[in-house]
Amino acid sequence: MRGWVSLKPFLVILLAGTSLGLLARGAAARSLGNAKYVPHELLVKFKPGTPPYVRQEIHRGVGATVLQRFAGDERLVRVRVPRDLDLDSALAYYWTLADVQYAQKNLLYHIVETIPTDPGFVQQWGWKNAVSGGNPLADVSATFAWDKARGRFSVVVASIDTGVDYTHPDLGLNIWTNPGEAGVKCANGIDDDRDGLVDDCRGWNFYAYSNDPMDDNGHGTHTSGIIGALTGNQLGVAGANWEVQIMPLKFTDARGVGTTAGAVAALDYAVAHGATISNNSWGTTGFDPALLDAIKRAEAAGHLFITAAGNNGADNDIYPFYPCDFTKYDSTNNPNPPANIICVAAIDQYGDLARFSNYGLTTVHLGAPGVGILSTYGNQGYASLSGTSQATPHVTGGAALLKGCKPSLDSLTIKNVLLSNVRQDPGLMGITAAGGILNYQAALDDARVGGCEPAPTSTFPVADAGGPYHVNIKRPVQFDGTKSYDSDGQILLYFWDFGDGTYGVGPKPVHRYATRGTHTATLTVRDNVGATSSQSTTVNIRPGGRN
Ligand SMILES: [Ca+2]
Ligand SMILES: [Ca+2]
Ligand SMILES: [Ca+2]
Ligand SMILES: [Ca+2]
Repeated sequence: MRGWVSLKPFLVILLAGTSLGLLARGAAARSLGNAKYVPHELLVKFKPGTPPYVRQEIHRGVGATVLQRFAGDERLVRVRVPRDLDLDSALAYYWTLADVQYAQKNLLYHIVETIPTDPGFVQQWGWKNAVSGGNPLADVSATFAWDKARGRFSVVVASIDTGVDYTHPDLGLNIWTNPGEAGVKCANGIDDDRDGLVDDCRGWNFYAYSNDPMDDNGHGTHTSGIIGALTGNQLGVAGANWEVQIMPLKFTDARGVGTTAGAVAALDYAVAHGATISNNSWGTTGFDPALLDAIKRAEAAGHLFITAAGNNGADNDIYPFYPCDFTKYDSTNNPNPPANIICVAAIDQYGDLARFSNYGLTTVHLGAPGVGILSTYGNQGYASLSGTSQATPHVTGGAALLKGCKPSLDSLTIKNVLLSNVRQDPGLMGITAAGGILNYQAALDDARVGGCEPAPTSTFPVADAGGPYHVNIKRPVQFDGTKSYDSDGQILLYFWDFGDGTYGVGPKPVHRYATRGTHTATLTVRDNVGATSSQSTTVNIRPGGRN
């Protein structure tokens, strides 16, 4: 504190500078917000012509030492002030001196990062690995990617799986709708779009051969949530794409067992109905020519087929696992391997290949998070699961994110961008083709992407939930949302929150309440470009008795 005394030679200057200094100090304090800064450091800029000995004396006056000078500005210096001196007091000191143009704290800057509001996000290490002891290099850098791209409604991703819980409140509004079978056409018993399937309004069930692809296992809802759970909605989990259309194509039974026939029909359906990407978290050890042909048809249509390496802990180069191994040349069975496959291994939160994960230098392309992955699950729930099944939709989600950023990107470019932008990982080198871990941020920054295109705009639809409804508890409520409309397009999706913890879809759902009293039901409608709006209505459930 000796320094304060040595200021005497500058007393006149100090007085002259006081009023200006206080004014400016106030302004500086206001503009700082909650910015973080380097402790015990200031940047000081002197006025032109301040001689070196005066500068020296001023620094000495507060016990500061010069740490850095700047080639671009000889009047600016970075100084360290004594640890026992409050940084704001030191700042005030400099501001009071007429020879000082300004003084400021050495601020800390952060790369812009998007942290979603979903409560489960903190456990989702695949997006951002903040798990204690985890390796931050093992995540896909989703929070940095989301600053640039969050998906696009026009991107359709087929989920060829156990089905999808399309009534899930954290997924329902990102479920694909077949425009030719939407609204009342969904339940009229007519094949309105003449694709050979009656009322296929939200995909198809190729196992039961019905129009209901509801998930009776949970697996397909889990993989779909990784690709496109509703994000930033303060509910449940985050998905790679905040906005996307997931096409539910169920081809397995409730145990998760499907057939060649189901897989082929599902993939053909996906391609025919505009899905440019599919997630295929399944496989077997047998070579399957019919499925290979279907994948090649998909390739010819520009479709990207993303699949799992398998969970046997084996080398796929030696022990084939299909469809992953369709990437491998075989002069007899596969002389022209399709180029539209990406095969995915699983890594854990430490960045290591998961114990169970298959690998293969010539057959498996890259690693992605696949251990302890939290996502949506069946019965409108959530679950944490492990497997290459979970790693695969991280890549599928990344492909959709790129497609949503730049819709003109073709499948092979998307594949090449994803593979050439992996985070190189010694543990994956030599056992995967790309030798690293999926990285959304780097992929989006690739010159071949070249920045994202703006989203289309449209007039918001208008939701009309009908009601108020008054129903005897013994009877179901027949909701009616058909008065909803969209002035510049078409309403494709009706999603109902019945207000009792259950949900439904369609323009006129029927719901039975278990408890008496007044409930608030909310209808959300989504138009043909993904714009949504909601309206609530009351449902009064009267006590029982005669109808
Ligand atoms: Ca149809
Ligand atoms: Ca129909
Ligand atoms: Ca969510
Ligand atoms: Ca509209």
